[in-house]
Amino acid sequence: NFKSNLLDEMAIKRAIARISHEIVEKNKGVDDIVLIGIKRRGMPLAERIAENIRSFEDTEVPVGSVDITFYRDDLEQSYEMPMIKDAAIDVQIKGKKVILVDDVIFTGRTVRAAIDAVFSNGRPQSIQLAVLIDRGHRELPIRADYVGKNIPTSRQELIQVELMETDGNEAVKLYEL
Ligand code: 3GP
Ligand code: 5GP
Ligand code: MG
Repeated sequence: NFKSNLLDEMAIKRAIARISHEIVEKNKGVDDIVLIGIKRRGMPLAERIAENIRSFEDTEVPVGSVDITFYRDDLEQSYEMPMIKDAAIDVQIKGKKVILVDDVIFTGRTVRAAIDAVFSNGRPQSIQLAVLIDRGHRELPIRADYVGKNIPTSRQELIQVELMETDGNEAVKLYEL
């Protein structure tokens, strides 16, 4: 059931622009930065950040992706554990400042799996995290370095992120299950 609109097209654009600037500021430039989008919707977000950095720093930042899927343990039917679906990351990781990019962070389990995938591709200098929405309810000691918008939610709520590349529309909406 639809509850409210959280971000419209312009608000999404501004949030991603701000995150892009924060990444450059915090890292004092973009040397050794690699963006890794967590599929599916983290990927277009990573590409947009790279596009912004290209336009204001005139530098090309490599963009890769990682595919994390949910795995339902046969013994524990109620519980879903994120797993690495494809550990191959198509960009160089060794010695890089890796920035993981996702649409929503919730329990932090997906990001934990993504960190594993990064390390299986080489030892990075550091790993940072950028998300469009932080909806709270972390179950691991993981936080985002760059946040588009913090949306305190209940567990019964669902945040729907629609991006042009994946959904043909730009919006972030709140639903009640
Ligand atoms: P996305 O990364 O392309 O957005 O987590 C796998 C997919 O399931 C995500 O795809 C996400 O959009 C969608 N999803 C929507 N609501 C939820 C939710 O409440 N929990 C989880 N784990 N995934 C959700
Ligand atoms: P976590 O592993 O942190 O619990 O969940 C993060 C992953 O699940 C993200 O990749 C995100 O796409 C998805 N996810 C979790 N909650 C939501 C939600 O409310 N809305 C959307 N769109 N995705 C969610
Ligand atoms: Mg996601």
